[in-house]
Amino acid sequence: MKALALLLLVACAPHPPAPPAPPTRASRAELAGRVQGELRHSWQAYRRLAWGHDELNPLSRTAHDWYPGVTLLMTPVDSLDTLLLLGLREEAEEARAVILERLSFDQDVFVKNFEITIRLLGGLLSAHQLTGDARFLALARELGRRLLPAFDSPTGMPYVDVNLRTGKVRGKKSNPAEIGTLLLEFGTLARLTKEEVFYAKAKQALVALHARRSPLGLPGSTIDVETGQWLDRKSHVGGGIDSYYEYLLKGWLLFGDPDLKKMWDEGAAALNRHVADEAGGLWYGEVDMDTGARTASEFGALHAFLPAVLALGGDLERARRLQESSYRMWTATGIEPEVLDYRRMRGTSLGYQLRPEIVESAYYLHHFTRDERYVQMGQAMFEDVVRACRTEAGYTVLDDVLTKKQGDRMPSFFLAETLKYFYLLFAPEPPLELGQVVFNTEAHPLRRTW
Ligand code: DMJ
Repeated sequence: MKALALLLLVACAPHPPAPPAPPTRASRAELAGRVQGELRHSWQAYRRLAWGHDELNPLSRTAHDWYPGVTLLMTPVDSLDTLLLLGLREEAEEARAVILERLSFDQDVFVKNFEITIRLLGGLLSAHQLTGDARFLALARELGRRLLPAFDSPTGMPYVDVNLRTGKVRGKKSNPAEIGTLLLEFGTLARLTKEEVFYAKAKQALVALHARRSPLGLPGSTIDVETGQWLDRKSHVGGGIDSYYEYLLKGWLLFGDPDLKKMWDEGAAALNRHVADEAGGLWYGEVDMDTGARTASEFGALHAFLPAVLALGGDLERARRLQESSYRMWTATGIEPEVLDYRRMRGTSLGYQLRPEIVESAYYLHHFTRDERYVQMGQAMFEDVVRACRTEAGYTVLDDVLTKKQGDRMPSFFLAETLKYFYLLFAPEPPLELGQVVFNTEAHPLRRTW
């Protein structure tokens, strides 16, 4: 009797869903087609309910502008290259037209230098390179000039905010990601306009930051851009630090600047030595930048960019192992949480912001290994996102990945990045190859045309 009960218990116990069947060329094409459909669904919802504003709130069906009373057309600028690459011609034409007709940077508003650079400057530059339309480059140049005063600090590391009209700056407490994630965009602008100042300022910021790493070779997480003093000595690869590493490597690949290669080699070595953590798999946690002592075992949706960068840097072994950990994080809560305590395998910050990083890493790994496992991973994640985040009006974030309670926001990077990387991962004949471009941290492809 006892044995029968046990048998029944085992038979009825929930078990993980069977992995999808190995992808064929036809099933990949079908998946890619579905991503196109979801992009159209998201764009049309934005157009219907938030047209001309920065972003859509899908549940309340309202519009959201980052800065009250001002629109910088965040969703159209961030989405345009995805619409072009996925072949949504009509929608791309709508985005193109609204940007060229309405986008104005002559606004008396303090904006975040980092966010505006990666989304708008990056978006305008890739729009220019994909369409050949000089008006996008003119907009990028105007924006670049309005952002330049941000770099006028005693250390050359930029202030957090800059006023687009007056050039006034504020926010001296910054972090490695906001200081070190500017060179791909400013550097491309410099090469295309032949105005070297853009490259020089962004590189100087990166060099000044890198020079302040600890004797172990690690950055902290908060720094005063006026004094150059660290205000927080925690080192990790999550939000606030992440893309500083990414731009060391990608800066080298895009511009061939040997200083950047050296900085990347130093940065990656320190990371692998001190931040990597073997805990039932490979993770990258948090340590004190001076002693290397472990301060937390947290990894999350933002950290999941690292397999892509490791793979791009040629370290496929660590990239593969870390991607397995990221995917464990995703399946542990049935969609990744913002932050996971990987020693306890428990989410400590339970939202899902429609982030792309884990999909981006699957795409890079598939590109470099041709292992169909990454397409299967992508498919499982795509189905989860469609199931949990799709609404009648586009896609929305989750407040809680365990209950799947929906929040009310469709960030522009969902169209710029998440859907783009899903498509590039699935498409049997992708519209561009990784070897031809360098993606900025917002997935805007930049091409070395100079
Ligand atoms: C994007 O704006 C960029 O990818 C950035 O580097 C990190 N955060 C979001 C996506 O999660």
